Amino acid sequence: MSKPIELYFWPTPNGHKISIALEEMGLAYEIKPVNIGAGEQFKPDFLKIAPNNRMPAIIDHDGPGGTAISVFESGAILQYLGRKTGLFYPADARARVAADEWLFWQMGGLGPMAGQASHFINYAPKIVDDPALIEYGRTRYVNELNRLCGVMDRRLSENAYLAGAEYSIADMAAWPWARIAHKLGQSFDDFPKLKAWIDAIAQRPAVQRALEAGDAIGKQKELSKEEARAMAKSLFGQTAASVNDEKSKQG
Ligand SMILES: N[C@@H](CCC(=O)N[C@@H](CS)C(=O)NCC(=O)O)C(=O)O
Repeated sequence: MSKPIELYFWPTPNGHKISIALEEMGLAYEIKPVNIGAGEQFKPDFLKIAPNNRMPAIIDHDGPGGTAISVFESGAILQYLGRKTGLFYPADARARVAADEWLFWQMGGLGPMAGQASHFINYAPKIVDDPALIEYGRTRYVNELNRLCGVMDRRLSENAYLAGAEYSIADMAAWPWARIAHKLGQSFDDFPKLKAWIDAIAQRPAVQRALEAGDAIGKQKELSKEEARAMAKSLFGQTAASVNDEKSKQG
């Protein structure tokens, strides 16, 4: 039997996309924590498989041709796992286009916009003392997330799932972000179909197992105000030099 898939993971929405997919597809996997608050995304061995210094990433020891393959970018990982198993990624050409459309919609829209809304709501206030400097960005991304929640709500008023009648990797990509929209300036009262879809997916045993596996990793000590500020500064002050500096420090 081949070794379990290695999942390079930290319990964030992007990480949860992949633990959900692995659980849903019944694939054996082993979580390799990448503590992004402690800078582990800069470790040379991690950068070899994830050159964008972001998790998630996977190593599948039973890749194409029976040899190992690594994959970074959650959308690419979801497509890879969908092709590997033939599950939750329809083979029919038209249905696959729909799954790809909503997967790319998530990757280019919902994820980045919700991520920026989270940045301006949760992290910028830890770094920037003057609220006036935060306001424009906060409003911009909260409004954009509001628009995207409206797009999902309309889609889900005509389809049970984002790609149509069947649950797919597109739902696995969008759900971890959508479920926290109420913490990012949105009210689920405005999006009843979206809320019903969030609740239905939350009931899936595989989704619950994935969240539990993530919780077990992420139980961290409470940070002091100063520690939280230092962590936010290191996470959000990155430039091209950040990776080069880390690489040269580590030889
Ligand atoms: N487009 C990437 C985004 C991944 C991403 O942003 N991961 C974040 C956590 S949610 C991360 O690893 N951050 C580390 C850092 O900012 O240095 C994907 O979907 O895989």
